[in-house]
Amino acid sequence: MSNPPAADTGLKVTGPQVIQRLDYRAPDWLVPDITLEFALSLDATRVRATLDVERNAEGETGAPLRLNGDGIAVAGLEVDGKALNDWRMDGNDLVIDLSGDKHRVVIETVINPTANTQLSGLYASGGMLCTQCEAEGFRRITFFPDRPDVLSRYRVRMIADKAKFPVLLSNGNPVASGDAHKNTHWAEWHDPWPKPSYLFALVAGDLVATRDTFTTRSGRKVDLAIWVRPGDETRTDHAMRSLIASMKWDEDVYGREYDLDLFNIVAVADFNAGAMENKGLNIFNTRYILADPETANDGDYDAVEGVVAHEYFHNWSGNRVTCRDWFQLSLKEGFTVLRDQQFSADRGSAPVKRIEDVRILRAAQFPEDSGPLAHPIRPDSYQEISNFYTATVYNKGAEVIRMMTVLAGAERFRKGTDLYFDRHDGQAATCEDFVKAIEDGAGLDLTQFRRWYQQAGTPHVAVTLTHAGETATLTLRQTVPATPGQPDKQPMVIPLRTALFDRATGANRGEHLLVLTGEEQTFTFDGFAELPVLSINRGFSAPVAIDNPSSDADLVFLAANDDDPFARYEAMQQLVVRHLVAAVGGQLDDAARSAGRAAIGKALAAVLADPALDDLMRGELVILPGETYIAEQLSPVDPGRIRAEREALKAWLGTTLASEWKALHDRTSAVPYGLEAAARGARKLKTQALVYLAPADPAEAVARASAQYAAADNMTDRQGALMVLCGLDGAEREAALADFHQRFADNALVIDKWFSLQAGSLHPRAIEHLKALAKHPDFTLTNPNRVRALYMAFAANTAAFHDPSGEGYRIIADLILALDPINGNVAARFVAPLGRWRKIEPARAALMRAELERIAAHSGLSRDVTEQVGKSLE
Ligand code: 0A1
Ligand code: ZN
Repeated sequence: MSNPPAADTGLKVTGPQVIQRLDYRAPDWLVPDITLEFALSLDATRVRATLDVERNAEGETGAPLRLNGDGIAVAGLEVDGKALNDWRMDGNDLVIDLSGDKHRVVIETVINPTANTQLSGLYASGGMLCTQCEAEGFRRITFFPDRPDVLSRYRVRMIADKAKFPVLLSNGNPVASGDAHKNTHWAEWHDPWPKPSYLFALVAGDLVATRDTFTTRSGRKVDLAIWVRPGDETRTDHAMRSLIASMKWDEDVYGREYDLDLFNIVAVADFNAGAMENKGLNIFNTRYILADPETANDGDYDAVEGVVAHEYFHNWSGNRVTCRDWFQLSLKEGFTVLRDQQFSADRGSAPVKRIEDVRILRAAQFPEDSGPLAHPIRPDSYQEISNFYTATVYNKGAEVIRMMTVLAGAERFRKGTDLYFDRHDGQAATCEDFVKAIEDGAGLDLTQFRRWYQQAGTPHVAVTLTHAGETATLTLRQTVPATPGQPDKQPMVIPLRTALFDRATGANRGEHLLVLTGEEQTFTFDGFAELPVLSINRGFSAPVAIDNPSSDADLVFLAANDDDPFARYEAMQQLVVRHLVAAVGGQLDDAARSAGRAAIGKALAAVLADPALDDLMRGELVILPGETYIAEQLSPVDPGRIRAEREALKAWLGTTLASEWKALHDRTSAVPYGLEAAARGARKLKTQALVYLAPADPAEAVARASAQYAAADNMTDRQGALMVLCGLDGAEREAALADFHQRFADNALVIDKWFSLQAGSLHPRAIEHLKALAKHPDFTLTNPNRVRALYMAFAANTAAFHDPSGEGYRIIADLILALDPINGNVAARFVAPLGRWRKIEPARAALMRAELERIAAHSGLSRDVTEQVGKSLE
């Protein structure tokens, strides 16, 4: 190959490039086949890409071939077998004028995986090599039309040192392998299914596999392998069981079968996100694969199951039908989150799973929807697509599709998804294609419903219930708040599962699906001798905030008696939220405070005593609403007061119900370890009992937590006990922390917990602890799990992060500036906590804003951080 001319360095000073959804144009060139040859090494990997390109009839006539690159240079270029000098760089793009309609283009690049601290493209992790190509990482490996609507069949050849990289994996099926010169070996893989570049993957390393098989319902025997670092293979059983269960579930529930003879999963310790659905070769963050009772808590077990399922389900919702462009991300993510939620609900307790999903939505998505980064589930523009892997696109996206299931019912919804998969198999589709398929298949009119894809912001529904004669009248009024770029909103379609309870008998008089479509609507119900008790948005049928008029007494009734478990939980939450919002706002005199506490105490005592409740559900009902959810109901927010009032309530409940909490702790401590619901429920309550005792009777809590820690034969109990100890002072705290660190010194995932527990603790000196931990020899900015463990836990520790001195803000801003050159993707995730300044009381808000401005003043920020900081200051 000839020497290429020097590339245009592209030193133009331009503003941030904003990509608009409506600017979508079909690709000018397609690449039906690609062969990638890798000469792998940790610091200089040679890539030879052979692209069979052909003009797209739907593209622009005569357009040159434009291939995206990012941080790579052309080391050689041939077209149709001849070296080519006639090419140019346009910014990062390689542009080649081609005369015909079909050509073979060969491009060489050389990349340094070890220097790739962004963990996007091909990178090194603990001596192994792996890839992460979603969304735009493939262009860091070779030049390519790196967009999801260009689908290619991939052939991949790898050659590497046999001792360092004994295992060589890529997508699809292995074709051939063998030894080569000088201690090297090679392997060739072929993926028969055309796919976009973001689903390409390669792994090379010293890995061991746990294996199993799954036979699909049409009789295809699939070899399953989970690849991990030697020593970790004892902790893959749960992931394997989850994978097999997912494969069966997708056949049973969605009629979707696996389509290759092999399914590989690889776990890597350095990973920006949770996991990645690369065709036939899923790559996972170790934290979503490795689990055993000693090192993983019950939540970790659920997360492994959910993420394994999520990635597997993407094989149909994402891979067989992919996205046309990145604005359609929720097409695959919203739908796949819904599918993994449904799967987990079927595997365990459906009501508890629903409550957990709503809790996540309220803690992560509601604040996003009411802040400067709010966007519709199908955004209209972006600067950096990595910033749109959000709770809105994922979790609200899932809620939107869940509402379609509520409107259609399970059977008709399934007709819709069957039609969607039939119509769009092998295509790069849009959210509109999905909605249309559900409309046609399920027989729904979703015309107005489509606004859920267009409008950001959490709708609020104000409720009034009146009674006259024999008739109860329910009036619902919706408002959708203004969000950035969307000052005026249209009414949404809001399906609300609603029941009325007879006040005298306590009987549920039947559930109705009320579909609110106008700004205000009235519904009447006959046959009520007196005002009934209202249970609304049962099962959280719509992702909205309800302004509920029910009295405390009605909420106490529902918390004890509602036959919808979610509604029962919700009544309990409302009761507490209402009280804390009033307390934080200074609206409670002594009498009102006592009355509020008494109502909450009564409801909680009923939950603790109710023999009909299982412990898993009881565990949900006793958890107080989180600080961020309480903050959502207030403006402006004083985070210190929320912490103080919430802790004061906890202390009161801990004191008032002290003997109940102790009895509960005794009872649950006697239940032996097991993965079944009853034992899991007992573990959940065991730590909750300590959580209430801690502020009420610290000495008792320390004694019990120390005993729980010492007796623990599993991580749930051990971590729960340590969490409680971390918030309290004393020698027991230090001893348990030291023991924990020493016991798990060689397990990175458990050491992450050690960092998180301290950074997220209720201890008044949490900031001081954080500063010391940042200097701990185990801390590093290059491992995303470790960074998140320390700093995300801290940013979520509202009282510490919002310390009135502003030190918490400074710490996070310093982190963003230090991390950005290493990993802009992860750094950008830390902007959101600072970006909430508009909702915070003025003194702190000014300090938060000042930190954002300090970041913005830096030159050379990543596009990721630039976009988030810019939007947060607007
Ligand atoms: N599609 C993956 C998520 C994912 C997105 C970006 C990544 O790299 C920055 C990695 C994974 C999923 O939904 O599981
Ligand atoms: Zn996903």
